[in-house]
Amino acid sequence: MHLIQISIASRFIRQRQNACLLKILEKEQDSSDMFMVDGGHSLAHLSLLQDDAFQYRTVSVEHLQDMQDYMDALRRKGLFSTNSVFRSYVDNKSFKVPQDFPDAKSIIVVAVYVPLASVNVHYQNQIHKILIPPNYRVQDFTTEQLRTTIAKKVVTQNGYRIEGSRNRLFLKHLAVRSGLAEYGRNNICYVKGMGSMLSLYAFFTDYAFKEDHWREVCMMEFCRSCRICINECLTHAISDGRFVIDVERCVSLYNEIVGEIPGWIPVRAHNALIGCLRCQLRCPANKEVVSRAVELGNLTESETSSILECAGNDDVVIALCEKLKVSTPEAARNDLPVFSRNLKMLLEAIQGHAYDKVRNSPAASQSGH
Ligand code: B12
Ligand code: SF4
Ligand code: SF4
Repeated sequence: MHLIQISIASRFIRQRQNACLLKILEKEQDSSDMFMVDGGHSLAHLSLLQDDAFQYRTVSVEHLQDMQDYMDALRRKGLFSTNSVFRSYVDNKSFKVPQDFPDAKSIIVVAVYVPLASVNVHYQNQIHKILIPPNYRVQDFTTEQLRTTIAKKVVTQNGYRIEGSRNRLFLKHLAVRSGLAEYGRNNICYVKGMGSMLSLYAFFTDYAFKEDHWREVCMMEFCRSCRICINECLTHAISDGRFVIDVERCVSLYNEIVGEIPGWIPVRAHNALIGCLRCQLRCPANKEVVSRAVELGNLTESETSSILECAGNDDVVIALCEKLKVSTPEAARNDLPVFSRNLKMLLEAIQGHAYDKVRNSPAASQSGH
């Protein structure tokens, strides 16, 4: 039961950005992920993504079997962890044409640039700059906008279906095989001009593109003489011995969902409000995008305290939704325990003592907490 709850919550948090956007879609088209280019829909009212915000490649569905074979081989070699949370993310994925779209001819894989963000957390008269990785933020575009952009700028012809992959594909593998991205040694994808600060999406279409992008799996040139991410990962998820990371040692597996963080993870390994950035921050291939990080503003003492105390009041909703953009108004109160637990661990990592000790200390009572 506990595990089911974890897996539901984790899937929810991981796909939060899509989930909230899909709600809008559900209202509009009864959750059917199908879309006809100009097929009865007026696209004029839907705005498009800027050209520099996204990059894409197209791949023929003929390569699906090759990709599936690659994944099957990794499984056979025992490189797919048996961890149940990890399995809840990957066991629903396979490279095949969707049953309800047998005429699909191509896959469009898209990388959308999402800048790294930080927030100034005011806590006990000090200000701490806390990082929020790209993937956990609610995007400022809708799935519909992304799909409209693809219809207008990629497919460009009327009358073709474009259907989201419904999170059923291994997106990094697809992005690398399509030539859109390259793997870093940290197993994260890098796209030119975006570093690793991006979100991946995929769509099936019955349009057959003239160009078919396809190549072998490859690693960035940067990585050949670099080991920085191996040294930066304090929990040793990345190693020289094997390329596929040891997901059971990855901090993100634990801190993006509800539940207790395993005691073997050192406090100093916590470095972001959610997820983990250690293998990306000092990566030479990210130098430029890290310098472009955006500041989301300040969390006031009162908002910080509401998050820490897990008080589901208006402060929390404003902080999580409007300031940090890590939740939606409907989800904020449910997401709160994850952010509350993580913020406590981060403050412990920064200040060197546990949050509960601070709260119960005489100094804390003087400061009104
Ligand atoms: C399961 C999952 C997780 C799990 C497991 C991570 C993992 N590496 O498998 C957990 C919760 C730990 C996790 C963490 C993170 N995730 Co995640 N995750 C996923 C998910 C659902 C599937 C990933 C997957 O395919 N795993 C299976 C493994 C086997 O595949 P792989 O990691 O691509 O590994 C390949 C290489 O090892 C390669 N390989 C094997 N041998 C060799 C040898 C050589 C030389 C080479 C070059 C390659 C190679 O084979 C594998 C297949 O190609 C995707 C969403 C999706 N639908 O795909 C998001 C996704 C991959 N996650 C994402 C992100 C951002 C993260 C985090 C950075 C979040 C964070 N900041 O904390 C971390 C990064 C951890 C890391 N170092 O990988 C993004 C990636 C964006 C990007 N720039 O690449 C995705 C695509 C979500 C999205 N829609 O954007 N994630
Ligand atoms: S830190 Fe170095 S080895 Fe790791 S992904 Fe970046 S360039 Fe590659
Ligand atoms: S996300 Fe963190 S824990 Fe996971 S591999 Fe990277 S540095 Fe290691």
